[in-house]
Amino acid sequence: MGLLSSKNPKAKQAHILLLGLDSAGKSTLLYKLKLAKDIVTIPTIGFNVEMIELGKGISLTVWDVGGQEKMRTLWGCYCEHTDGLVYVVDSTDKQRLEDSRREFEHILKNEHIENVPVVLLANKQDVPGALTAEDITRIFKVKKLCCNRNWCVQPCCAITGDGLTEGFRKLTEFVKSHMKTRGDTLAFFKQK
Ligand SMILES: Nc1nc2c(ncn2[C@@H]2O[C@H](COP(=O)(O)OP(=O)(O)O)[C@@H](O)[C@H]2O)c(=O)[nH]1
Ligand SMILES: [Mg+2]
Repeated sequence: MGLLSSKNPKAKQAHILLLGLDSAGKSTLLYKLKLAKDIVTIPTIGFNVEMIELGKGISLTVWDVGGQEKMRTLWGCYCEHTDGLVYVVDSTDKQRLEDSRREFEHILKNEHIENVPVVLLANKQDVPGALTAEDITRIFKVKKLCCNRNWCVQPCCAITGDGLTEGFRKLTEFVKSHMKTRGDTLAFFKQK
């Protein structure tokens, strides 16, 4: 676990929830982004939390919550105060794709993350035969499920790092705009 301190003390803090079934590649990608290194992961018991700064003026505190069946029941408990959701899919695990889709649909119903932007990472693109980002978009019915929020599906490989920065940059843009809209709405109601 890294130190939770931002290089820029004026940076806005955003809470990001990193979810997906166990073995989707969540911890690998988090440490690839954070340390620009390959690490050997062990199954996450509980959660990891890391701070990442990609865009100016905002730092992301990323909560990587274990994806084993028992942990999935607790995902909802991490949703409060979340500003963005990253959902990681193992694009090669066709056997558990429906489980992953179901969990995705379920978490989107959580009231605390209504309208919160979503980036789906179609991970393990280095493996031949992996489903594409377009396949995942269609199979996960993302257009329909995410019609009330900003979203994108980003192909990536957590081992090489390909696509990770792009995915998190899009997330950062979405989160900034979401935080601004939410701030404006709160200010509007305070005035009344
Ligand atoms: N080939 C390939 N393997 C990956 C990729 N991302 C993660 N893995 C492997 O998948 C396994 C599970 O990764 P991990 O990050 O622990 O998954 P988590 O349970 O979602 O945190 C590990 O053996 C990783 O090395 C990827 O993009 N490509
Ligand atoms: Mg993990």
